[in-house]
Amino acid sequence: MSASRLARDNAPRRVDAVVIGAGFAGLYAIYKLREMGLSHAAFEQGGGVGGTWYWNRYPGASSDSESWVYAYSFSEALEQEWTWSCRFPGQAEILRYLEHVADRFELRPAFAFNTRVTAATYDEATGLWRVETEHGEQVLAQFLITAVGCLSAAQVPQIAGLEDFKGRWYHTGQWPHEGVDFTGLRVGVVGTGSSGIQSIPVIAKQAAHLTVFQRTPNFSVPARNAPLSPAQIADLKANIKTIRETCRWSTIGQPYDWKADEALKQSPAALRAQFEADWAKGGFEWMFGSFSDLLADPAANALAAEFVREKIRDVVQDPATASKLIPQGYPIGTKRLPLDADYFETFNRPNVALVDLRDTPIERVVDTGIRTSRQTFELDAIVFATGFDAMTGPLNRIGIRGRGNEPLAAKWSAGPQTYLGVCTRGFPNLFMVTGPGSPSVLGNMPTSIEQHVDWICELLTHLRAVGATTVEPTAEAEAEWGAHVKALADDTLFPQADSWYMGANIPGKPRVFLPYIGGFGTYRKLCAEIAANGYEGFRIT
Ligand code: NA7
Repeated sequence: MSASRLARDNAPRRVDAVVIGAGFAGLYAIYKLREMGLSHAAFEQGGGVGGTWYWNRYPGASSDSESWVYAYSFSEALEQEWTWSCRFPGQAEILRYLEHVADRFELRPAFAFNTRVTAATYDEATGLWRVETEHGEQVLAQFLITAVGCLSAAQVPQIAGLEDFKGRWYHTGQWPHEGVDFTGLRVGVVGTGSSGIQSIPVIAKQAAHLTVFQRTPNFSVPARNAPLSPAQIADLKANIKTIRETCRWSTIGQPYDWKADEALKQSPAALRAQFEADWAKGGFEWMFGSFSDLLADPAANALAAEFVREKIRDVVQDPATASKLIPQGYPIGTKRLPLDADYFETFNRPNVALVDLRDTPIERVVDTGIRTSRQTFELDAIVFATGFDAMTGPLNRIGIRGRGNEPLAAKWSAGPQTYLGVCTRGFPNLFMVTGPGSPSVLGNMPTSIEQHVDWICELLTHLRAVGATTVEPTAEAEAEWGAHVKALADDTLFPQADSWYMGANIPGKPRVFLPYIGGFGTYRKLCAEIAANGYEGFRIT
């Protein structure tokens, strides 16, 4: 149906469920709802499926989870017929995969694309959600399922003078679909999180000159991406069920887990041998499949941090540049650890310069570039790799209002309050896939998404079975969950870093650790127990 037709014909449509978002989560939600025979409407603000992989088309954008686990596991046929080209697939390949899934399971027709949801209001009299779109369509639904991603609200910093800039500027999370040719240009990249660390080596190879504006030096671990051989592919396909089952019960949704050993109990030689062996493998395993005390004990963490600092010093030829790149002042792994392909090596290139914003902060953007407290850098293009208003940002922006017309953003003004990261009191029948307070971003997203969608759909089935219409967490359950999420985080080193996990990257955002850090497997078990006990902590009416 065309947008203009929707606007004309705006009598509310009535469905069982509305889904917002057509990424990994939204596609699977539609698949499940259809399987359950629930009528649905679905909206996606982008022009196609893909979510994260629709928007993040910046050079070097890639998954940091291995391809064979960064995928759905709900269909054995899909697992067998789809073949990944390499260990860490790039954005284009993942988008192709999601497009394939959308076509193979005929999910596209469910979605209205290029359609932003502008409001979702719960009507207490009818018990229905009224969902409104930018085109004026209104839908009434019993259930509202948000599948809006955790890192989808792009954050462009408020830097004075940006409107004066005569060149072009970009945010990595809103990259032009036609691509950007930096050939012959003087480019500035602001930000050295995962997006900066993935894009900087690629942009450096194309641009005439690249200036990297770094606020906080980052640890990074080599990805060691490589094509998959036919033998590896055959082996992975033969064992995929076991691999995915291991992911489901692991700490971070990956096919490995912490080693039982503690770093502090190792001899220096044994410690180095293990670190080197894991470093040679590449990927997250170096940190998250390693010694069990790395993220809990500051002394153990310091050993890991020093190992990476040494690696940086070994690679970066200019000692002054190396010293600016060496992370200090926060534990390794407590800001989301990037994986890279020759990130530190890139600073040995003659066309790459590093600006340390702690020494010389950005004062403003001027028509010809970026002015710091020391000098003006002449630039033709600026790339903001400055991240996202994580987890709460995408939800707060929708315009969700619950009982008593209370805005979700108001309820969460001091930080998100949820039960299991899925539901929030005062917003009956609202289900957030990978919401704040869920494990989500602390590991492999598809593993998390499938668990959430399955669990939500089982709850919907339960409601139908018992003849109930409404589900909502109790005040006690929500408060307890919030306290539990905080207590678990406080037992780790995570709260020490100014990370997006803590909301610290967004000026004015409450400092709250957003995800649940108890582990995917533990969370899955807990959710199953809660369901088995008649959905403990929920009021079902
Ligand atoms: P991140 O990880 O939030 O990184 C953003 C980077 O931008 C980080 O280095 C920030 O420095 C920097 N930043 C943010 N605002 C500014 C301003 N105003 N001035 C200078 N520098 C700034 O976002 P990414 O997109 O890289 O990654 C997000 C997630 O996507 C990633 O973790 C994966 O899960 C996938 P800071 O460290 O805050 O000092």
